[in-house]
This record gives sequence, structure tokens and C-alpha cells, in this order.
Amino acid sequence: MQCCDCSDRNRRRWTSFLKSLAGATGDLSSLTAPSWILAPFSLTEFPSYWGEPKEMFAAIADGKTPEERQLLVTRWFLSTLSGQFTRREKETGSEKKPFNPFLGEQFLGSWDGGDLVLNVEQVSHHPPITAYSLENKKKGISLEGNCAQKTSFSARMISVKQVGHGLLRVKLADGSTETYLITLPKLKIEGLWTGKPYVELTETSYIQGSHGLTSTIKYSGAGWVSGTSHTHTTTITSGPGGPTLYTLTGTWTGETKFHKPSKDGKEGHVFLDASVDGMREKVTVRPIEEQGEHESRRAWKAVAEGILSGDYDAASQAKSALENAERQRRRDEQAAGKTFELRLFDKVPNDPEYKRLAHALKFKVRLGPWSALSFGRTSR
Ligand code: CLR
Repeated sequence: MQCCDCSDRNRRRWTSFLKSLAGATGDLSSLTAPSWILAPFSLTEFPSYWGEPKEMFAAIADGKTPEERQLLVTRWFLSTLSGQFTRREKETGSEKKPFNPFLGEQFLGSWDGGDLVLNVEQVSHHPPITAYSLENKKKGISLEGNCAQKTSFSARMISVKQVGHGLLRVKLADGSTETYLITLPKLKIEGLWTGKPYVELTETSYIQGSHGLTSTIKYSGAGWVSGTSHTHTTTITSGPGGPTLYTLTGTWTGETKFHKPSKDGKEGHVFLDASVDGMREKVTVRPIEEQGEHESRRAWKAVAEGILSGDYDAASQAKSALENAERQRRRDEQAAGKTFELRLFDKVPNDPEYKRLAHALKFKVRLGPWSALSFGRTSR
């Protein structure tokens, strides 16, 4: 067996960690993972992946018809996936465990000097839920969503169901708003026994437009015998299960092409090449010294530095200090008869548009317990 850090001691620790997974229940935040598998950043940073292909996001507004926009939303969605699910592993040799965000933790960022703005807030600690909004005001496009993970463990694999959804809104020239409900794929974390965990996507996710078009994205990976990793087959139909306008096949890390049947004789044409360098740009955040105390990189600075320098004792001390302070805050609030107030988001009932779109997909999607809630940006 090959490990990232091959000492016998680490190997034994990793093996016993994996064995402990088999019986584990609950959320991933409760796992005490070996130090070399810790990532030096928090889960609140992850919504930034939605904004990385910023040109594709902006281009959604340029679609002339519902059909064109459905294709553009689908292209943007697919172009985020390699950032979301394979880049960390590629850059560091293995997927790692990010920090479990504290309640009210924020991640604020932007692209192009503020043309595209990201706001993230940890809106629940138990269970962990992250809310985010991404907005390109000039183009009239916004994405609002929340995400949480439900995990099941076996000795061979961690299986993660993403609970939550995104709602993308596009302001049209006539003043009306078009809405897209975006559901999220399931993940498998493989490669555990070789000490190099990586993500593969499975099953199906959807993009349901308010105009009635549906994108159905089916994921598959390298199978037992053959097959390529990170593959998808996407159909764009009028309504879930309706007649097919386009079929797109390929990998979400590389090329996706129009496949038969596709309208307008587009077969064989390239729809997206997700491997193109420079297509995704990482988010820009303010320098840590200028960040607020609730901002992720400032709050976790000492922990991140400990991990990056290999001083795991310092990292774990800083982490305990942060977590104890949080626990104390909750106790103080309770004693004062107060509850924690979110700063950026509010718990609001799902808007009727969301309900309508979710209803359109009802036989296909089982939304989790949080489907009854969404977190809207407050004006505070
Ligand atoms: C978070 C929301 C993003 C997409 C995304 C990508 C990778 C996922 C992450 C989400 C949640 C946390 C996650 C991670 C991959 C590995 C990591 C599941 C869904 C877990 C916590 C790490 C476990 C590592 C073990 C080897 C210990 O939009």
C-alpha cells in the first residue's frame, strides 16, 4: 500500500482510521482524520467554484431563447465540476478534509473587480449547512443556494449525498425573470485504501428551467472492467422525460460533444472543453489583515499555517481554541436567552418558483430535509 506519507506509523494510523469509518454514522464533521489528510481551508470556500468559469456564467444572459439559455446554463454548470471535484486532488495528490465551518463563518470574494460577487455564510453548525449567493449585477444573473452533505461510510468507500440546491435567476430584456433549479450530484470518495482519496460523481442531477426545459445529467466513472472516469451523458428535454432536443456526452474534466439525437445536426460538435486552461479563475479575497473576524481565512489562519508548515500540534491547538470559543459563545447566548443571528442570510420559506420547479422533477429528485428551507440574502 502506498500512502501520502509512507511511514509505518502513519500507515497503521490510516488503516485504523479507515476501519473506524466502517462503523461510523452521522456527518463528516465528526470524523477525526489523521493530520496529513487535513486541507488548510474551510468548506465555506467551496461555493466559489460556482463562480470560477465566470465568462460562462456571464454568457447565460446572452442566450436569445429559452433553449439557448438552457444550453448555456448547462455548459456553465458542467464547466464548474472539475474545479469542484478534481482540482484539489490533482494539485495535492489526494482529496483532503476541509475545516468544518463555525456558525456565522463567512467567505467573501469577487472576480473582475466586483463584476461577480460571492457571499457565503455558514448558516447552521449542527447539521453543517452553507448558504451562498453569487451575483453578476451587470448581466442580471444570480445564483443562490445552500449545501449540506449526508454521508454513509463503508470500509471501501465514503458515499456523500449532497443535500441542498441552487436557484439561478436570469433577468430578461422584457423585465421578467427566468429561473433554473439546480440539483446536485452524489459523490463517492474512492482510493481510500491506497491513501489517496479522490472524488467520483454518480447517479443523476438536474437543471430544471422555469420555461419547462430539463437537463438530466447522468454521471459514471471507471467501472470494474472498463470505462472512463468522470463521464457524463446529459440530455436536454422538454420537461423531465419529455422529447429529447439535445444529447451531450463526454467527460466533465475534458471534452463534451453533441451526440445523437441532437437538434440542428449538431452531432459531433464540441459543446465544452472543460480542460482548457484559464477557463476557471480562482476567486479573489481581501488580504487577511483587512478581513473581518468572521471571515474564514482570517479566523482559521493559525490552523491553516500549522497544517501548511507540518506543525500539526500548533494546528490542533489553534483549532481547539477556535472550537472552544465557539462553544462558549453558544453557552453565553443560551444563558442570555438569545439565539445566534445570521449576518448575511435569513431562513426564508422557499419561494413558490422553487416549489414549482421542484414539483416538476418530483419523481426523479428526493430533496433532503432542507428542501423546505432556503436562505435568502438579507439586506442587513
Ligand atoms: C462541498 C460543496 C461543493 C462540492 C464539494 C466538493 C467536494 C466535497 C465537498 C462538497 C464536501 C466535503 C467533501 C468534499 C470531498 C471530500 C470532503 C465530501 C460536496 C470530505 C469531508 C473529506 C473526507 C476525507 C476522508 C478521506 C477523511 O460545491
